[in-house]
Amino acid sequence: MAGLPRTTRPWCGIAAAAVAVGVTELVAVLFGPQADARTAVGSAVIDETPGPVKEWAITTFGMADKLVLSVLVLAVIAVLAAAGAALQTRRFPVGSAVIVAGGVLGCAAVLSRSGAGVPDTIPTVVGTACGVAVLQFLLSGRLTDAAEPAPEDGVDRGRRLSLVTLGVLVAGGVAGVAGAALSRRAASVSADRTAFALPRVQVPARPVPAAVQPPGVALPSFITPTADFYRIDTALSVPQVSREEWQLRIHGMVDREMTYRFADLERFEVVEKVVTLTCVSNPVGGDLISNATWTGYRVRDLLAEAGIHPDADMVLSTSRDGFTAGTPVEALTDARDALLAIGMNGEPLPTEHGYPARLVVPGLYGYVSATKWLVDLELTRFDRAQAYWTKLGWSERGPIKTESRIDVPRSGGDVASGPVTFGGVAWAQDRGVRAVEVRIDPPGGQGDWRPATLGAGYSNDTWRLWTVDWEARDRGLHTITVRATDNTGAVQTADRADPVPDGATGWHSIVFNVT
Ligand SMILES: Nc1nc2c(c(=O)[nH]1)N[C@H]1C(S)=C(S)[C@@H](COP(=O)(O)O)O[C@H]1N2
Ligand SMILES: [Mo]
Repeated sequence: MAGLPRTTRPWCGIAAAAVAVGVTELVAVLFGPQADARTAVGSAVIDETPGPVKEWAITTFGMADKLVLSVLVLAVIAVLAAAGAALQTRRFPVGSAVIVAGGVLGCAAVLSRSGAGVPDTIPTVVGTACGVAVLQFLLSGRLTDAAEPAPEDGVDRGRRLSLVTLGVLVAGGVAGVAGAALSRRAASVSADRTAFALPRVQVPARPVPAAVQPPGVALPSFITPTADFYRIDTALSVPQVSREEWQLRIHGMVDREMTYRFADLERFEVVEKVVTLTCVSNPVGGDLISNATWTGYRVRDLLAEAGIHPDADMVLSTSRDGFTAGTPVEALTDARDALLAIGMNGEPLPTEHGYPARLVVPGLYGYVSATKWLVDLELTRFDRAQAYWTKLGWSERGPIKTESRIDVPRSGGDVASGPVTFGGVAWAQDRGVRAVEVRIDPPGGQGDWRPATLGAGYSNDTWRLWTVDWEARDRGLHTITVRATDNTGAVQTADRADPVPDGATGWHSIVFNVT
């Protein structure tokens, strides 16, 4: 093995690791999603990542955060396997040890997931064994041994090893991709979702008047198309919960514990509401905010059957994948009509937005209210229970702050001189937006605040679009700043605050160039 080319050894390690992961993925198809070591490891990494790093990942990578994580995990595996193989000797099989260590970690991650048992580690054990066998074979020198007769065609032996290694690497990769795809297909609830027809709405939302959308400027659509709706969650693979399987347990400080099956929901009134969701991690000017029409049942009606104890002040909601949110009882029972939503923009909830049922609570950031793949509501108290993000240092209460954003012009964009219309959105869910003001500073100067024109207000639970007409004259860099006033008369604060612990504040300001 000492005779192997230096540059080939790391690749032998990477190829062996690819086989280990690939075989694990492929065998896991026979066991189900709980046996998928890749998802288990990724989820464990997410769970063990310190809160500030998670926050940084969300604000830096936004909705690509999970892709970045997967690439990172694969890169770490590749680097360790390469280093181990490079260091491997007959006496110290470092490369094999690295693969075995990875396998042990994989098994531990699988066992740490809810609903997984010891048999679910079998794919990882089999994959690890294959990885070690492949590594031992590639590094054994059998492919380069001088004792073996040289091939007639004269292909040199180092090259033969490289080709075999490449072949093994590709085979491992193909097995992994095929395994992941097959697993996904086997668990998918997309057929269940397609077969679901939303119940007839009994309390429809007020129709959305055309005047909510200011004409003549390319602003976000008042109702966000479902495909464009922001998505944030800690789920590395989207939980697949069928209607048949779904149950909602209500327990804790209640008179009667209740468990609703999906079909039991039919006895409640079907309500439709337009509600703008916002993520606490949305930076000033960010796009983690969207607006949709939700169909569902009043959470209040479901809770009433259980009977809430008067000293309960929090509902701890739990998702199928273990995420939790702590919501004030009041926000789930008052006139804002918090929903157990089953539909989004007239269709069953998309899987990634919580199929078959999630919470939608006007006025609160998603992290304290909008639990997707909801399976459990526990009536408790803020001084007794802590939810997912609160444990990581976020505030236990998360009312949405009054904020506004400039969508047109784009930061750094060019604006031709002459008349132009700028615009954006403003929000203060649960209070509503009363006014928006804009200031445009010319090069080297400061402009005056002037009122923006508001699109028609729909409700206090939804964002409001705004525009301002302007005459571009002086060439050069201008700064545009926006601030909103909510229906309590409070003006959006200029004080800059980070998203942690309870939502960003400050005025959104961008620079554009008049040409
Ligand atoms: N199960 C689960 N539900 C969750 C989360 C999560 O991580 N897991 N994230 C919450 C957060 S932080 C937000 S902002 C909203 C986002 O909902 P959306 O993805 O439908 O836009 O979902 C909430 N519900
Ligand atoms: Mo969020």
